[in-house]
Amino acid sequence: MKMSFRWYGYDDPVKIGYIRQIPNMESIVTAVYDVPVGEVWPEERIAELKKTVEDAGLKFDVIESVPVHEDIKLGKPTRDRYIENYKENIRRLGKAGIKCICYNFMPVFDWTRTQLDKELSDGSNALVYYKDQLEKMDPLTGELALPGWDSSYKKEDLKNLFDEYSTVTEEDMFANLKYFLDAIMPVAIESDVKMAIHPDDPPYPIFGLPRIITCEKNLDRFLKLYDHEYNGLTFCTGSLGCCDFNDIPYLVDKYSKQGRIHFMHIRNVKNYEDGSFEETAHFGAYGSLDIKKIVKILKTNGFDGFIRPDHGRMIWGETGRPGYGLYDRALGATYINGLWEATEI
Ligand code: DNO
Repeated sequence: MKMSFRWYGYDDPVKIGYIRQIPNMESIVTAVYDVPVGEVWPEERIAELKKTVEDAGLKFDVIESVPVHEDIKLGKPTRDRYIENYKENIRRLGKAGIKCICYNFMPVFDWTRTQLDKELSDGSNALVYYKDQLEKMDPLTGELALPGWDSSYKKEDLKNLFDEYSTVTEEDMFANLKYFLDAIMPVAIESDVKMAIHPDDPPYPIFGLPRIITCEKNLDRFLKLYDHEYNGLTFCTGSLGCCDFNDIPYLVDKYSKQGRIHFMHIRNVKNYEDGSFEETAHFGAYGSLDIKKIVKILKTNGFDGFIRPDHGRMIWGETGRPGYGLYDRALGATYINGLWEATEI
């Protein structure tokens, strides 16, 4: 495995030099953040980012994310232009040494939580998703914002997008995803870039919008849409594991044996019966996921892709981007390193 850490670029309050000091840290996971979704990333911006990462003593080999334009997910006639741009981004990133691109196919919103600073009993702050809070949320007011979301939508754009998605079924989403994969995968293979789709988070339709990267049946279907090793998964334990229908150790075993996991996001969640969940420390016993079993399975199956500790709590007075502080994610990386090493004894 190759240990990695997400860094949000020059505006990130977490200093890249500090990331370098986490034991066994190899790669930075980042992106060009200020180019609008669907456009081509200028080569000089990619080169600049690569230089910054390498000057800090880290590798520039994973991108999260190259976002997919809504016209592609909606299957609109205008999608071809955006698909061409996407292909060009893959070529450029491959040339710069990128080996893995993480992306998602969630309509409109990326990951969703109902509160970003819930105080846990130990005084830390965590991201949570409470069903009763969710029921009161209305995305169409334009007031909702999460760090993972594209904040450029205006109220009116959102309303239009919701209208457009109102007739899009799960079958349509799969057809649109296949059209996209058929176009981009030959370029990814030629560029030696593994594509790693991120599951929907949470893994079921939300705000009436369809979601398809959710469960074993759909993951199998996704992998068959373009049946090639390079068409793979970002296996996010917290996204798939925040509900009772996904058995995470089983799925990690299945897809890592198939060689289709290119990127692991390891995070723990504590699930409640009503479907609510809280993000906890990575330490297994604090949440509902058996993290040590998951890491052991990866080790046993010879996993050699990238791993990053996903979302951390805010601890030790740190402030910053919710889920993406330095300290708790560094503890998570160290915990995963320990579990990995322990299986060698
Ligand atoms: C959440 C992240 C997601 C992820 C995208 C990938 O913290 O894991 O925002 O980056 O869904 O496209």
